[in-house]
Amino acid sequence: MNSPKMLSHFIDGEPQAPASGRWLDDVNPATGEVHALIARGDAEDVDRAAAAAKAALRGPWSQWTAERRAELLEQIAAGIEARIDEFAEAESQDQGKPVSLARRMDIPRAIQNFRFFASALRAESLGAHPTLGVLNYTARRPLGVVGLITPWNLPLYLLTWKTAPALAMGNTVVAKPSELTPWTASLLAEVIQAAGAPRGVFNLVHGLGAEVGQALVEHPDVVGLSFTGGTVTGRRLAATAAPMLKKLSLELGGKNATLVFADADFDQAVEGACRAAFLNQGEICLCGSRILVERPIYDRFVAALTEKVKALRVGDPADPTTDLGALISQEHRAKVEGYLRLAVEEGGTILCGGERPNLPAPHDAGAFLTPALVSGLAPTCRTATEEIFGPVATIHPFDTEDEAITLNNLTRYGLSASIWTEGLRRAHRVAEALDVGLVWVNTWMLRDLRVPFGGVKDSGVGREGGAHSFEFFSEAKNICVKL
Ligand code: NAD
Ligand code: 6OD
Repeated sequence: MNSPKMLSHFIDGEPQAPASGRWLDDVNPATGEVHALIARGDAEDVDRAAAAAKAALRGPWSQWTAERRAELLEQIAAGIEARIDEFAEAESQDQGKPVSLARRMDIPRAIQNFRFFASALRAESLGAHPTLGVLNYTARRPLGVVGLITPWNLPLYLLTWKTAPALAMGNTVVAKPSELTPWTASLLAEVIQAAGAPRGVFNLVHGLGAEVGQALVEHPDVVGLSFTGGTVTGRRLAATAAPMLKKLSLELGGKNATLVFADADFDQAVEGACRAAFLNQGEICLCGSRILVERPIYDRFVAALTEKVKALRVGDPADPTTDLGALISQEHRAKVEGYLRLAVEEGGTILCGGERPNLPAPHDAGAFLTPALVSGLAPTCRTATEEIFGPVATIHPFDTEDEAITLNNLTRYGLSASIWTEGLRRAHRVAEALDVGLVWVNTWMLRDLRVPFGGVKDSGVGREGGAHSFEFFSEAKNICVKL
């Protein structure tokens, strides 16, 4: 038997074993098999990583020009691209998603994150405010050591979304990926080192949130934290970091609506609603898990969407025809199934899905669930307003534009929404009225990396993307010169 892969920390330019000597299992959720062991980090490891990152801030890295950092980002992008199949396979085995999805979405986007921030860095210009006899100009400097804490649903996509701008701005990084999906973070550390980053510029500490994440948040040398994850965790993180006056970016949960008006292009809206609800097994913070449909087309829409959802193929993540792979874990599947039981208690009808598919070994031991569509629920009930983060969408009729807006705005979340209509004025009017950070019209999750990304209410604080990421990962300094 092969010995399991060991995913060590990566500190000060090299793999390092955990100080505790303890390791966690890395489970493939599609088979239940342990395919690697993960270093179980603790405060001592975080301290070593923060010390390496702090030392690197004073080393050769501080002398690197923006152009040289942009070149590094491009080298990293090329390094991931050269190993794209290995990255896609690792992401799928850790997360459960189809390899084909990782190959066409997660890993290309990780590459794009580095290429985009390399170009953005080259294009960056800072402000100057000249007046008679006086010149004010703005300079930037890195924040220092930054902590990046990321979730399990889009592991490399989100880690690189933070790493690229953090390095572009000249910071040094201590990253803490989810303990459920550590593998591609370890591959990334290898690529960053091979691309020529000085020792200590990028450090990785694996382990549990309560042990590594919390220690990173509390560490006095970590001056900024960019966190993506659940709202409860984000709130806890803020409670620790805010009194320490750390700079914080919080990208949190969502319960997003897909609003379909009667004048929408029907087929495109059905296709869009299905994709928004179930891509990545519904495990994307932007997923449209509450589908609001104007009453004149409601019955036809429900019938068409139900057929489409039933046609989605659930199974072996390595099969290129698979649409949905496994959920992240057995525990998460049990949570999602609990919501389906709640939906029935709350008076809902499960139109399709919500079942454990019969799959041959080794996938009979995986955390698979067929995608579920639920109708007949009050839009205010728990199933329709709490984040489930799995392949479950509820569908509700509405009668007026005002009602659709009210229904969208009644949850505690405010991340994103997608509006489907052929009415130009209505699209703008409704987009303006929704309490969310991101609105798509006649599309969903179409990303331009320059735009502000983030949510309102319980979906987070702050924006990342393009110049917003650069602002977060740097301090602006104004210099006033009397001429
Ligand atoms: P989570 O909050 O449980 O974990 C996120 C990360 O935080 C993990 O690395 C975890 O180990 C770490 N963590 C846990 N406890 C911690 C603590 N006390 N201190 C510091 N770090 C800690 O979230 P998850 O279950 O991994 O991911 C799912 C959640 O993430 C969903 O709510 C989803 O909506 C959200 N999410 C939001 C976005 C966004 O951009 N808004 C993107 C992806 C996921
Ligand atoms: O597309 C992005 O930049 C982004 N941050 C997506 C987050 C998805 C959440 O699951």
